[in-house]
Formats: sequence, structure tokens, C-alpha cells
Amino acid sequence: MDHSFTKEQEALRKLARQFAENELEPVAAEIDEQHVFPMENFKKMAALGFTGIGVPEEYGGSGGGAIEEVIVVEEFAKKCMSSAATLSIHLIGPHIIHQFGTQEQKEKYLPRLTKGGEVGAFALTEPGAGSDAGAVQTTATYDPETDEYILNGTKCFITGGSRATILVIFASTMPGKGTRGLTAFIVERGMEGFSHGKIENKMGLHGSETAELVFEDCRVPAKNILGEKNKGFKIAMMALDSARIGTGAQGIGIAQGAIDLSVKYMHERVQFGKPIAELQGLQWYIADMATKTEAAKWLVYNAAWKHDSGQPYTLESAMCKYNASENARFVTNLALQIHGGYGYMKDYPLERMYRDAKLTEIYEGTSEIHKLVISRAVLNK
Ligand code: COS
Repeated sequence: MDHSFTKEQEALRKLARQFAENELEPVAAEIDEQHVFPMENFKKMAALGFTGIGVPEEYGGSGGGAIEEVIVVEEFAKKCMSSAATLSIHLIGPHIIHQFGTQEQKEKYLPRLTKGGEVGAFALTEPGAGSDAGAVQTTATYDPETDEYILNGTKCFITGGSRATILVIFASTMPGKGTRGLTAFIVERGMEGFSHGKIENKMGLHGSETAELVFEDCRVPAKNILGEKNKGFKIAMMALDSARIGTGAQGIGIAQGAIDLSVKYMHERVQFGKPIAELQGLQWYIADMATKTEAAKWLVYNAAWKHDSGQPYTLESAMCKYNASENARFVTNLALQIHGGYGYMKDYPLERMYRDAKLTEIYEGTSEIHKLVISRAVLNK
């Protein structure tokens, strides 16, 4: 059993770390404060190949797989969770178009979503279809005269939805059939009848815009169906299995970032005549934070390795996301506590990280949904 990363993966980590330190960290507080999506940083990510991870070079991608995605997202999340989330969720689009798209769809959309620097989005959730993803109410009705589908409905909480130009959205082509009547469509910004609604005012992740999407008689060519008609639910589930590894990577990254800050602070901060690193109560906090984060990392790396080696990984992806997200909240909470009053102030990054970490327990499936997926697999249900 060999746990080591390849030389190329180590070099990628170095590149991602430098990018995070030089480009992401300096703007992390500002984009949080101003609630802005850093489009110029996204373009820089594209120029360095980060937005094309997992897509072959022939389509403008930079190759690699889930392990490479984990490495980059983990490094980004140490410094700026909004940027890590933006990249991680953007990657769902190119990945599923590459996996399920026709040759024509791949040639048309992948170069734009990879080196082209356009933002992608994945739109499944609706006001009445969150954890119960099969309850999608957006409809897609076929018009045989024009060979188009007419989409009507509203999506909500869509990460990157206000910036995305190429979106994979899920609509019902057989209303009443639930999970067995959903179809995935590739929708482009500019298609008549498609617009984004309000941008949400969230607790955290302010540098990643979360938007409502509105479809009002939006005509989408039938050739934009992704995969098979009425097989969209399985595409969504497979996309989420993969995406949840990315969320796990966000969780381990932000946890490690919080540990790094805490270690530095504990050596610098003097109370009772000595650095607080010498206080056993806080040493035990650090021991818990480091141990649990190390365990979380290996669950994430293992899920990524199973993904890349072609093995089933639904269970591992659910476990790693559930564990890494709960650990991210646990660690950022203790890191804030170690920083005391300073941790609660906006002058330090901990209060932002604490708010940002919380979302990992909710998006891409809640912890409760992951416990459902895990228990079903363990109990063979
Ligand atoms: N991969 C492939 N297929 C899958 C799958 C997976 N991981 N999970 C389920 N399926 C298939 C099932 O095999 C079943 O196929 P058949 O119709 O051939 O029998 C079908 O999908 C329906 O599955 P199931 O009966 O398990 O559906 P449920 O309605 O019980 O829902 C959960 C399953 C709860 C797991 C699903 O709705 C879910 O993941 N919800 C959370 C959604 C989410 O994460 N939202 C967050 C944000 S999206 S941006």
C-alpha cells in the first residue's frame, strides 16, 4: 500500500499553494466584506489550468482526476473558502459534460468551460426540491415543430448561478414520475426566457454568489439534452457523488488553514507570562484538531483514489464529505476559541472561516442525507 503523491501531484500542490497565497489570500477578507465574486481570479485560475482539471487536454482541459481536484481545492480552501467552493462547484459542469455529453456537446462547451474561463453551474435544487431531489417541479415540454424543449420553473441556491454562462439544469420531462422523469439539459446564458433572479444574502461564503434561476418559456434545442431523456436523476446523483469529494476537500482545506493559524497564534500570544502554546488545555485542542483532520484527509484522498481508479465510490464520497464537513465546523470553532476575543473580530480570518465552514455541512447534500446514503450502503438496503 503506497500513500504517496506523484511528483506531478506534488508540483501541482506547490502551484496551487502559491496561487492561494499570492492571489486568493490577499482578497479573501475583501470579497467576504463586499460580497463580490472575484471574476479576475477565476480567469487566472483558467489560465493556470485549474478550471480544466479532470477534462482531457483535447477539450482544453488540464487532465488529472479527482486527486488533482482535491489537491487544488484543499490548498485554495486553506486561504479562501469562497474561491475553493467556486472552483469545486464550477468543475461539476465540465465533468458531467465530459462524462455524458455527445461529441458535439464536448467540442462546443468544454473548451469554453476549461481554458476559456467561462463559469459553469449545476442546477438541481428548487424551493420544493432540496434533499428530496426527485421532487423537481421545473418542466421541460417538447415542441415537435421546432425540436425544442420549453422550460418553465425556478431553481434556487445555485452556486455561481449569476455568473455562469453554461449551466446543466434538471427538469421534469415526465411530470409525476419523480426521479424517473428527470432530464438534464445544457442551458446557455442568453437563451430567451432564461434569467437569474435574486442573489442570496448568506451567512458565509460571500465571495461565491448564490442565485435563483428563472425559466419562463425558455426554449432549449433537443440536442442540448445531456445523456438520455428521463435518465437525468442518475446523472445528478453521479455528479453529486463526484462533487462531494470536492466538498470534502474544501472541508479538509479550511480545517488545516484554521489549524495553521492557531499554531502560529499559540506561539505568539502570551498570557500568564508564557505563550499559550504551553497551556495544556489548548494543547489538547490542537491534538484533537490535528488528529481528526488527518483522519478526514485520508477519507477524502481514499474516495478520490477510488474515483480515479474506476471503483465504486458512492459510499466513500458520502463518508468523506460528511466527516470532513463536520470536522471543518469542529476545527474552525476550536480555532476561533483559541483566538479568544480576537477570533471573534473581523480583523482576523477565523470568524469568516467559522461562517464559511458551516455551509459544507449543508450544500452538495446535508449531513443527514449522507448518513442516509451511508446507512443504506452499510445495511445493503
Ligand atoms: N448513482 C447512480 N444512481 C443512483 C445513485 C447514485 N449515487 N443514487 C441513487 N441512484 C438511482 C437509484 O438506483 C434509483 O434508480 P432506479 O430508478 O433505476 O431504481 C434512482 O436513482 C432513485 O434513487 P432513490 O430511490 O435512492 O431516490 P430517493 O428519492 O430515495 O433519493 C437521495 C435518494 C436522498 C440520496 C437523493 O435524493 C439525494 O442525494 N438527495 C440530496 C440532494 C442533494 O445533495 N442536493 C444538494 C445540492 S444539489 S446542487
